[in-house]
Amino acid sequence: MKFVDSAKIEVQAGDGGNGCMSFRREKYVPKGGPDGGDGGRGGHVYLRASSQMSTLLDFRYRKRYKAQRGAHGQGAKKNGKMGRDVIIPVPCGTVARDAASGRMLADLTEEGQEVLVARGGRGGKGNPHFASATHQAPRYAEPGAKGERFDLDLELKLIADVGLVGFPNAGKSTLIAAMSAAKPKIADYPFTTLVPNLGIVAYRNYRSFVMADIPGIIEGAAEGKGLGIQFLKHIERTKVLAVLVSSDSPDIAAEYGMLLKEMEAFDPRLLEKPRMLLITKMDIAPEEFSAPVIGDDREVLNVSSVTGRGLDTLKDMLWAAIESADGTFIEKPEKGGET
Ligand SMILES: Nc1nc2c(ncn2[C@@H]2O[C@H](COP(=O)(O)OP(=O)(O)OP(=O)(O)O)[C@@H](O)[C@H]2O)c(=O)[nH]1
Ligand SMILES: [Mg+2]
Repeated sequence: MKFVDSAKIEVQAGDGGNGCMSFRREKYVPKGGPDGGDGGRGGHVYLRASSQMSTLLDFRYRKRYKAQRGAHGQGAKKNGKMGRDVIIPVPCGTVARDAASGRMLADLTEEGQEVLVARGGRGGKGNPHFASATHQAPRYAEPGAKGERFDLDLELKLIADVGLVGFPNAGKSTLIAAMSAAKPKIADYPFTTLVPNLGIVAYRNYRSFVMADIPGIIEGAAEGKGLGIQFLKHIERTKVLAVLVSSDSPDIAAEYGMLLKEMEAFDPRLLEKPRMLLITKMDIAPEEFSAPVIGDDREVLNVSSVTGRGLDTLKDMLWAAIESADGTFIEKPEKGGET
């Protein structure tokens, strides 16, 4: 199944029912007072984060969501029923924007979180509301208000704890395959990974964390070279970054520096995250290999996905970094307002 990380849908809230214009009719009472009921409110449209969903694929097949309109008011003070709401399940990590203005309407991070994205129209008032001492028989009732309608751009950002960043062929997919049950495609040519992979890494005592393997980035990716850097959005919310450079790189420190530069071009806040440098493919490194001087105070760890060297230490270090970074860089969801 292809990973779909964006979709466009149309949401239409229900219109409010019209208020009713009516007068009481009773035997022997020639001139009854106004008794028109109010219209019901139109149904709202909500988005709800659901851990049952992991992609936006469903929205390829269904694009329009419409809530019910409110019923009209009737005579004898009968108010119209409210329209039924529509609740659209989306995967956790979905951000919804109004396509026309680009304004963010919802940022759904936690299971069960609900945000109102299109408000149902208010029901119109019946004619009794317009009566006054001087105007006892109003021949007017209010029409219902229109429900809101939006085209929504949905975007799914994977939520992982650890993001792997590196040049193509650095061994990102091999590492996630060695540490989790994920089975990404691995090959000795660049840009093997075209869509992000998530892997769940089991840690001691039934704990686990999520690691994201994304396509490789190269120098100039910010200007569109290679596959570009748009994939970095998938690691915007990770708590920790692991930068991978192969032990056979001609200049490990320079490659590390280039990767940081591309990340900074995407979003400087990426550099504020805790990160470490992993020197990969240590099984093919020459015997006299010595760790490079990288010019920052980050941890450097030598690993091999083939022999397993360093992977237990890596798990310990990542876990410790996740624990102490908890909550960093997670944008607060916007409130949907009262209903
Ligand atoms: N000897 C050795 N080879 C490795 C190791 N890790 C990865 N490789 C090899 O390096 C090549 C690239 O590995 P991938 O895991 O596909 O690299 P990647 O970083 O995911 O590459 P892209 O998806 O293209 O960005 C493959 O031929 C792997 O078999 C390692 O620890 N030791
Ligand atoms: Mg890969």
